[in-house]
Amino acid sequence: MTIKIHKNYIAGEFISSDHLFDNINPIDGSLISRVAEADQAMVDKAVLAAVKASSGEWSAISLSERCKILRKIADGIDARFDEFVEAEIADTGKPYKHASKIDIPRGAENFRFFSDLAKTVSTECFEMDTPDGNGALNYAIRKPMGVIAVIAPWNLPLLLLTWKLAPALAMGNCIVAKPSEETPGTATLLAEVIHDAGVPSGVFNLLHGFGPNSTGEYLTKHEDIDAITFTGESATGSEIMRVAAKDVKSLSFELGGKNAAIIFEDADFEAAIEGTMRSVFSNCGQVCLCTERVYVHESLFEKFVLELKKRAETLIENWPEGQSMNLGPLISQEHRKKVLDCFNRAIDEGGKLITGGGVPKFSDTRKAGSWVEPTIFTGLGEETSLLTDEVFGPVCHISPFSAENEVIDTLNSTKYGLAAAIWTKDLQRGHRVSRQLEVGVVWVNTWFLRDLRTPFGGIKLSGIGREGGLHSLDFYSELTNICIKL
Ligand code: NAD
Ligand code: 6OD
Repeated sequence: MTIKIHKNYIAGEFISSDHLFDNINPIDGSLISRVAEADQAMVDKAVLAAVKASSGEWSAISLSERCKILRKIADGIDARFDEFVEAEIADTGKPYKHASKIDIPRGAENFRFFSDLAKTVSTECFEMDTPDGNGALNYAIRKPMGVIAVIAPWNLPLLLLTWKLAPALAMGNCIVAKPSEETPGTATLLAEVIHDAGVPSGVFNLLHGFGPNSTGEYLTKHEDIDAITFTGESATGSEIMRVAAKDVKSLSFELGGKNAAIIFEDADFEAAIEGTMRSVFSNCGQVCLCTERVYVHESLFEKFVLELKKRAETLIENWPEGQSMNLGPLISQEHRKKVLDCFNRAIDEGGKLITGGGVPKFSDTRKAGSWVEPTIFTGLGEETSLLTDEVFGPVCHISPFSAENEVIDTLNSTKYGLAAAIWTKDLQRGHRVSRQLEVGVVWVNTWFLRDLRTPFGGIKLSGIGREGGLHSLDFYSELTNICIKL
């Protein structure tokens, strides 16, 4: 059987490289494909192609033409929907339902949404008085920033790549993008779709490779990159920020989280359980918004822990193609080791293991995959590592609380600030508590319900800036004010 090679896409051509690395299926450890790592020379070539294209046709063609092309890209994803789903599942092992209902449709929707938004967005205009009485008129225009490096993670590969690409392209920028080394599949398919949609050569370039001492580092260090938009770990963000400081590049960062859910005594119990199951275990806990800290009012604590345990134990770690699987593997053996170390540390620190904590037993080739059991702990103090550090796996710790102000303080006492979920039937409380939480996104009686127009991002170690709707268009364009004396 011939093994597929994922190539780089530079200046309109698909190019391999001297160094190929393996792309491993986390379901069973099998080899899916080989990936062409882009070296320094290829990074230079891609950036040069983008620089040339940015002074050429892309920013010069009309906005409505650009938006038509974005919609063509969305249609191109739809036309190859099954291939995209298959590639996303192969790279991540996630359930068919997740890839076909969330990852791929959102990947296409990001292009349609930003195409529509870019066509309707206005800029500011201010009339001002002047001493001669004639006044002046100020108006702002949006210009492209130039060449943008887009660096994406592996957890929602197509969704998070296109979430950045679509607004950046809509605003007339040229792109050099790097998907995660773990998930090259849908990014390569996207390059084919972009090519076929008629995007001029050099406007979009795709490079495969790793981070440090590899493609990611060469790209973020490149002096002809004007802005970096990055989603990934907080520590990586910090390193990219250090490297980007020299040229004072613009940065947009979506980073890690240690998100909490609060279940108040007046919550709809079934809705809170169902929502917490989703927020803890979706995508095997590998969504930046996933809940890892659950605070339950003391009057419900025992009942909640028992019910969550019961439901967690019914999760099905099957092969992804069927409808039955609802919990996939972790992305890699390396990540599994990190997650299992977190479980073991929690036990060493005195945590009470309610369920899981280990590796599921399989009698087929899944034995070689990166699986862990859905896991719940109780009994740990706020200073322990399971309560302070992001795990990014299918695990939560449940703590009881008695008073609203106490749980708000506890929830805020973390170095992260991405998302929170509150479960209560009292909407006054919903409003009151939400505004006191030090996070970028609060959900009340739901989780991961997304309106793409809303600001999305985190505070503290969880990120810099906001994406979504106008916030994305603002980041991906340079506003220039023009002041005309009348
Ligand atoms: P990661 O930081 O390891 O890697 C992300 C990307 O950065 C990859 O493409 C990687 O190759 C690249 N990279 C790594 N080091 C680099 C360097 N020094 N220079 C340039 N590029 C480099 O993150 P991950 O493991 O892929 O993703 C999981 C993390 O992402 C979790 O912490 C999760 O919370 C976070 N995340 C955050 C959001 C959000 O919206 N806030 C969304 C998804 C994931
Ligand atoms: O829904 C989105 O737009 C988004 N950026 C989700 C991020 C999820 C993190 O894993």
